[in-house]
Amino acid sequence: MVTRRRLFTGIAALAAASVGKSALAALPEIVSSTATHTRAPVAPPNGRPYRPVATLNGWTLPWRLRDGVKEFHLVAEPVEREIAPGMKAHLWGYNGQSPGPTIEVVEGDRVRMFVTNRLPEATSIHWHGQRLPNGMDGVSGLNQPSIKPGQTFVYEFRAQRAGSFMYHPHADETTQMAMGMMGSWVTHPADAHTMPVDRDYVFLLNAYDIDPGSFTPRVSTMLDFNLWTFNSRAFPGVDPMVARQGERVRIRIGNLTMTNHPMHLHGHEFEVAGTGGGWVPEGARWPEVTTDIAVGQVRAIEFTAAAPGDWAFHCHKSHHTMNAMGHRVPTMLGVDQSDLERKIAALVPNYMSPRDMQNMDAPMALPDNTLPMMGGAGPYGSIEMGGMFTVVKIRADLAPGDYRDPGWYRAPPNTVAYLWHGEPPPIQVPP
Ligand SMILES: [Cu+2]
Repeated sequence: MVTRRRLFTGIAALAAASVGKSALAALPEIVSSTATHTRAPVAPPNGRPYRPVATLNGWTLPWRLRDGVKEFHLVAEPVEREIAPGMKAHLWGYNGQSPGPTIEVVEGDRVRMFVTNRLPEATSIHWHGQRLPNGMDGVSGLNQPSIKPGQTFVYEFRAQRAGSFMYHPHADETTQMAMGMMGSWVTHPADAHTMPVDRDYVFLLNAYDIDPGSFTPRVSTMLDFNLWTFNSRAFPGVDPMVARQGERVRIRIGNLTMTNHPMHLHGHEFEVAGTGGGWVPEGARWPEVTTDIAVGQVRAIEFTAAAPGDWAFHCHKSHHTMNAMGHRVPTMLGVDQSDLERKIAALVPNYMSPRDMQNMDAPMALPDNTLPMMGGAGPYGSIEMGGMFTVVKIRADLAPGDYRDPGWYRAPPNTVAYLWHGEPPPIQVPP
């Protein structure tokens, strides 16, 4: 990877030299990060004011303001992403990370995006959902020539509509999206008082197919992915989303996997306040606890953080809250295997039956670089979840603007489900 990075840096330098020093000097500096934690929202240092978002397990890309234009520099490049402690993936992303950093601008801003390609193949960026000149839409071959390795392209347009957007390549898409190339884009309303919320979270749904013990996703997988992630992190690697009791919370979720995800929040009802196409008029919203997000869609849900606690927030497809599971395991529920176990044990030395594994004191050792199918240590035992799962932590005593993990919820006495002791009553036949 180091060699490849050097090689393409070299090509980039050559390419830059060929277009002259003035162009090289004009490129905004490259800001890069490999950290995996959720960075607290950053107030804009210049330009018009807005209420910044918090990117789940990610960050917002700084810009350079030049003659009233916000200039960003995205670098498409190979990256290493920790999916969760115990597993790393070799992905492609932007500015050190997959997904790339979030872009935040204000409705009406003029934006100039410099996109440098440090990948071993051509790419482009499509600004998903934006109103823009046709030649800036980023479909390689259709709207522009593709960005060859080492080249830098410039996209310019005005952010015309407030809302939640995404960016991703429109060149060798199956490979480049399967490798993690995507990012979020938030255009804030021109009037910062429009639809105010106290916490505004954003993340993308993405998926990978990475064999246990390996690092690079299979890029020809169409549907049978084995890692379901929020911003390229799988539970228990996903940070909690925190809120103070009574605060208004928005969560913007974009789907760049190859299937739909019914996203479900516990203990609260929410409204879909926005889609990829803009804000939903108030009279057209209805209460929900689950909303399905199709491929290529964005949903911005809003709710009042009414009840303190640790509330699950997850995709409701149960196999999407699991990590790297075997797909061809037969169902053995209700099957008496004792005779079979004896016969196999006689043939296979050190054979362990599923029952033996369940009764083991310590969890079985995993192959290198993979995650338990389900896990996550909770205050009452294993949470038995993986993949597209996290926790919304609502606390009465959380300071406004504090995004740190407050730890596990301490339930007041007599408010936790409890074990019943005694003899079961006799079974009666209903009349
Ligand atoms: Cu799902």
